[in-house]
Amino acid sequence: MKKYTVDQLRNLAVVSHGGAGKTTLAEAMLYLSGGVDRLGKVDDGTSTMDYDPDEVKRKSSINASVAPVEWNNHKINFIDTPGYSDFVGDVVGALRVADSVMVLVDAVSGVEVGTELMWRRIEEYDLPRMLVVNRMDRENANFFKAVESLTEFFGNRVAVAQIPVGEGDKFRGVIDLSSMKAYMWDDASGKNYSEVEIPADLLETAEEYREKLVEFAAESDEELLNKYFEGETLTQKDIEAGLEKALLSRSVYPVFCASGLKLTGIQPLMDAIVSLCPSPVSVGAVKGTAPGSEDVVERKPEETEPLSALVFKTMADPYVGKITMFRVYSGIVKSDSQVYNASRDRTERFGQIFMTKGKQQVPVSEVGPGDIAGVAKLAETTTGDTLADKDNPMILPRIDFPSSVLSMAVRPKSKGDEDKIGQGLTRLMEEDPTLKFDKDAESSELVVSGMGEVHLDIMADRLKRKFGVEVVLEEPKIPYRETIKNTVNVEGRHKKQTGGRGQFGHVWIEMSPLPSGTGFEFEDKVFGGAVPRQFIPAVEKGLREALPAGGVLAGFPLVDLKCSLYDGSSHPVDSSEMAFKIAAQLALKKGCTEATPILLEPILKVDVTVPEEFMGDVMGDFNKKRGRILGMEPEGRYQIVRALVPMSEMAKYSIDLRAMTGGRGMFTTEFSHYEEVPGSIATKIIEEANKEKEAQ
Ligand SMILES: Nc1nc2c(ncn2[C@@H]2O[C@H](COP(=O)(O)OP(=O)(O)OP(=O)(O)O)[C@@H](O)[C@H]2O)c(=O)[nH]1
Ligand SMILES: [Mg+2]
Repeated sequence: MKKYTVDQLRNLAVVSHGGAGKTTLAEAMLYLSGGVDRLGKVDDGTSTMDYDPDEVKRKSSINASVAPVEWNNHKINFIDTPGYSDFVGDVVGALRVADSVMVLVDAVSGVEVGTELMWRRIEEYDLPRMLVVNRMDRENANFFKAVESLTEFFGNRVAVAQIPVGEGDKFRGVIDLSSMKAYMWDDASGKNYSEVEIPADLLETAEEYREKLVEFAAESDEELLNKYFEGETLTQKDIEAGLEKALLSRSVYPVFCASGLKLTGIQPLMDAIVSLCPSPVSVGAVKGTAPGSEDVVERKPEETEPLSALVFKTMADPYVGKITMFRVYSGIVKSDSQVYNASRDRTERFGQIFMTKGKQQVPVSEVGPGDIAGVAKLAETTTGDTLADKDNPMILPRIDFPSSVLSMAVRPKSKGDEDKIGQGLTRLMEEDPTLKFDKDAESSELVVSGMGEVHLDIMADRLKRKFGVEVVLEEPKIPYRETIKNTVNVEGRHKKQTGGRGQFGHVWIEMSPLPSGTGFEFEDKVFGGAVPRQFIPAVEKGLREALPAGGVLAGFPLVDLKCSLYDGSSHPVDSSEMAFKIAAQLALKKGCTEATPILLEPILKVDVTVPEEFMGDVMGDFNKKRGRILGMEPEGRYQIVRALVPMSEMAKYSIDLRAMTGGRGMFTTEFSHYEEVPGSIATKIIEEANKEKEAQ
């Protein structure tokens, strides 16, 4: 691969609602720019970009992958991302390292749920953006209707930059409004196209939209604006220069049109990316911090600056090992060298560095500022880490991955595979920061959390394919607790006479409830040595050891209670630590029974963001789920509903919310506190828990 200067690079993340044709467009660009000899297709599994077996099987992208498109002496790093919302982690990684973003919408559907969700992520990164109405060849394709929906959702910065010649099966070309030329394709190869005059019937429309586009271009630059007001005609160069500025300042979102599948409109689209999207030079210096401090460090996108690079994606392969993808912001990384990971304060051995084209690895000797590359088999580096110059280290902001929305317990199909699951999941987590797993200390279940059902299903597929272990996914157990409601005084007496030396321990304990979240407290209130000093620690120990399974209702952990030891008696020979431990535990059990034991359940704090029209449904649903609405708050076109809801009601919320809002909602949860379970529900939970215990 040719070496490009920094200003010749374009890092473009491509996002859309699932299936709008991102991968097909990447294939078209690779093919038409000469990057591949054969056109890859998603539908027949020959895609260069969707090469992962899970992607081939689903005919849809799961991973972000980079296609280097070499065009007009520039290199576009086309970062193809998955559209399905369960794989949003890779979108976030791609947006983090991109300098601009291209949003695709389907020419029939216009803006869809996924487009809206992606847009919100793009806004978080505030990236310059261009829009493409794709799949223009489809029956009922309607460019201007799609533009209308783009304007409705994304406002009046949306400006038409091209208009199509024909729609549906008559889609033959595009009119470029800065050059006022039409480009027409007349053979299926997509390679040959001709520049012609604008067809007469489209001239008026073209002029009308050009006027608006020129205004956007002019407004970005004082000189242009003067020229424009003095009535001078802006040249194509003027307009492109103006639009480039307007794009960078986020004051315009130009709209293009294409058909990736029919290879129509692709070359002008690549031209537009090169001429309008910012290079790393236009984006300028990045900011980070010096390790271990808050001091801001800046790095310009230049080779002579100290190295700074961010790892945005890790792929784990059981055979090849780990592949680390990174974007360089400043300085140079060389193959076969030592590279410092500033986030971990570790030096890594870099072997051969390569650029990727789907699964194909193109070796390079070095990679410079602004470019994206990969390296295999790093020992400790993970996604989000900063690679830097050891003598001038800096740490770039990490990638803010969304928190998980669905948790499931994983169980092996065949007994004895527990260890394999743990190892497999650890590897899968390395490549997927939105996947978490934990062994629940209480239930000893392995609980995995992710971005949705499909995400976790694919995790299960991968465990099988990559690590040879078959698993079953189930709803995880809810970590209930037990406590008491009243204060009681109880006696615990342990006496045993078996031949030789006997056992004797005897205590009086006052048990009282503590405020929620306090845990356990022990107090020694013994006067006059009724319980000899040396046995008091044993009493406390006995109580503490009994707490984890100490509840009398269903054996859930006991919390929020205080035990005050205030009396008892001992035997000069038979008393022992063990005897007092047992006596204390007897008292605890008795006390729990007498002090009105209750069941506690975890309550989550839930924040749901939905378009306004779904607010009523979301709140009604929370009422059914025994939730308490804390408040509402508008956020742009959305409303945030905050509520407290029992965890047991939220197990499948990602699915419920998707059904309620057609996928247009997002939510986060966070543990809040424990609360008493209402009577009839508690009875049921206790019955089930006891049944399960008996079965074991
Ligand atoms: N008619 C038509 N179909 C297209 C076009 N582009 C893609 N498709 C089809 O639409 C489907 C999805 O295309 P992909 O390229 O996989 O779309 P994607 O945006 O990468 O999808 P995800 O990765 O799942 O988000 C496939 O069946 C493609 O053949 C197009 O320009 N016209
Ligand atoms: Mg795709």
